[in-house]
Amino acid sequence: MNSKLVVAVDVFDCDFALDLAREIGREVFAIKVNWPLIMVRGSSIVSELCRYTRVICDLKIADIPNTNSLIAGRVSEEGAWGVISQSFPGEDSLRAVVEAAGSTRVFSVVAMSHPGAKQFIYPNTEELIDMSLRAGVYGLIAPGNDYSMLSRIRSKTRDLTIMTPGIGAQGGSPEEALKNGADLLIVGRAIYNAESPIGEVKKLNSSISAFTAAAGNKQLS
Ligand code: OMP
Repeated sequence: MNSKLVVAVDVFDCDFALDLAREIGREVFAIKVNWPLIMVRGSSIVSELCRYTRVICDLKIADIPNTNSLIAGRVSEEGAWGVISQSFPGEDSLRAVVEAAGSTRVFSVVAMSHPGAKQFIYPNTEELIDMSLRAGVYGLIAPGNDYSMLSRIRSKTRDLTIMTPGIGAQGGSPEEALKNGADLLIVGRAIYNAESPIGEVKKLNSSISAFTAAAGNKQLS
């Protein structure tokens, strides 16, 4: 399955999350798990979800190097395909995540999709990108609802995989995000709150493949 969808499952209900993963797992690129599920079930929710699809663990790691290593190491042991880390705590902190994550791919946040990101993160995005490149991350998180920022980030980072939130509930369009440099599209509420999440996934997959076939976007493994 060549889907570009990363489905954010921001809920507390583990049974709902596991049922959803069973239903949509083969049709999406990955499921993204955040604090709500981990607070309720612990890190084992990652390995439970791994039975159905790739799992990206979104803990937005943002601490000193030692603490970051502990967190990233645990996420990796649970079998996560990817992990999301903040970059603003500094290069040593981000490097610690990359080293401890092993084969789990690290995505660092260099701009965010909510309005408050313009206060502190946006003015520092260029430096956060440079720091992320030096730390050796696999990919970046960039806003899928701010196309000029997204294309600026893409132009600085030709080879990194860019994963974009902000699609659907936060106003971003999948096609515009792809056009401006996204490789993977994070969609949460628009899928897990839909009457038929699998129907929504199939609809998005087919409009995205029609668009990428025309545009020739790259495939990930
Ligand atoms: P929806 O707005 O419901 O589609 O969910 C978006 C998901 O992406 C949530 O899990 C957010 O935590 C996450 N996210 C953002 O919305 N904005 C960002 O800038 C970064 C992330 C993220 O790192 O995933």
